[in-house]
Amino acid sequence: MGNESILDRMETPADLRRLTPAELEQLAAELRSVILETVSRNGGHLSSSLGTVELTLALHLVFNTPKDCLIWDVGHQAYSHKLLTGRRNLFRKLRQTDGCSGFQSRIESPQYDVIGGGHAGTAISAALGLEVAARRRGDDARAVAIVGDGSLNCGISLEGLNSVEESGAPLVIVLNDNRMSIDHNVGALPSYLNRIISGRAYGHFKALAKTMLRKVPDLYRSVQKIEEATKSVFLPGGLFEELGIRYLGPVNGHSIPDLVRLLSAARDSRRPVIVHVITEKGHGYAPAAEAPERYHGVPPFDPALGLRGSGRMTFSRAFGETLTELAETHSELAAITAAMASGTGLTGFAERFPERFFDVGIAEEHAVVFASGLAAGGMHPVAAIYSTFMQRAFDPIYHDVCLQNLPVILALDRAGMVEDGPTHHGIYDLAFLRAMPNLTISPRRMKMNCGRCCIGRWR
Ligand SMILES: Cc1ncc(C[n+]2csc(CCOP(=O)(O)OP(=O)(O)O)c2C)c(N)n1
Repeated sequence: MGNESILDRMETPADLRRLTPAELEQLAAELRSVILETVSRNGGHLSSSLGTVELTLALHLVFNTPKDCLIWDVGHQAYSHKLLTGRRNLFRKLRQTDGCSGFQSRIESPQYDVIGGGHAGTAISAALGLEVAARRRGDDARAVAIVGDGSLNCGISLEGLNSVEESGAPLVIVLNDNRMSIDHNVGALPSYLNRIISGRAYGHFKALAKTMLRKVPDLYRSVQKIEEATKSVFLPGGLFEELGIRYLGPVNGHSIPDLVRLLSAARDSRRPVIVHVITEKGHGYAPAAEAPERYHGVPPFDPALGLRGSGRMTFSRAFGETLTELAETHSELAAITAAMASGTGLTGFAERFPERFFDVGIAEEHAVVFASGLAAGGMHPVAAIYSTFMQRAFDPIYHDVCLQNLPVILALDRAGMVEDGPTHHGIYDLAFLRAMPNLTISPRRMKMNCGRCCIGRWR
């Protein structure tokens, strides 16, 4: 075998199933090196894709792709999936004309990317739809949703989870938990997941206690009854169990044998299952593992030197600095972001005014309705959201801000054409916002004292 590239020999994921454990490890290293080399040349999403290499291999080993479908939430972590599904040549031109999209794409691979992505929170609902349709066709094809801990917070993900049990479909959800969104994760759900992970010590203690109690059968039976009754409190994943979804994990997301074992159990389960996989964002490239938020989406850079700060003044930076300055004199001014604090230039504001800064996670609808509540309560909220993601909040802008005629400022970043392609272009905002009543649209200019609903839009 020597130094021959295994990746070059891969034609379809079926080839994977003939590899030895050592060859799979070598393939994981090769995938990481191709991803790093390509992204550092073309720009793209780096740390998320480096973290999912072993998970991707294990998924293609356990599931019968392409008959079984893998639906990656957002799709920015699916570079290994692309490389293993016949797109090696396209991948060389990642995010370039005639090259690979940065996300899953139906146009690019109707077989392996059955539903495309780009906006967060869609995988669970899409995979559930595929599962239900397959059962209806009388087909045993499976659909697997792979969702990050950040995207699990999305309204759509939670709506999807709410429907799983009732659908009767044995959906497999893989929760790829790297404890990060783009920035650090926020909210109650990530804290819950962290408690599960750190609760492993409790598991060891429980096993020891059980061994000792077995020596006193009556006492053991009583403890079992109590445990059964309180299982949602003590057992890891009790929240999911309560929703009718069997919880498996947590499992080391960089161990292929462990992943294969747990994913096989999930595949064979008759009930819906969530497999809690712990990965490290940026795994295998030290600068990205140490600063995963900086390496989430990157411009071209030299991997030997790592990313260098450009020091360039951008609209986002100017916006963040101006807002922070205004907040010094406007004590009721508040800033809201939907998981894009650094992208919208708000990290300085968050440090200076933590009590007036709200990162609500990937929840654009909630961000806008929350802003309307703050405004009705006498505050001056500014919700800074990328143009493309503001599409999620079409109705809250209409129903909760404009119809109420509340003084909310919506600051739209990345308007116009952007490098991430059609899922991310900010080209519809003027079209849908011009239809809103009571709304002032001011391209590139913010009127802090206008006392009305107001949109600032810039790129
Ligand atoms: C609706 C929407 N809002 C914001 C984004 C921007 N965005 C892309 S990836 C990401 C973080 C996703 O976190 P997670 O699901 O945990 O995946 P990870 O990158 O950590 O693997 C965000 C906020 C998006 N894609 N879609």
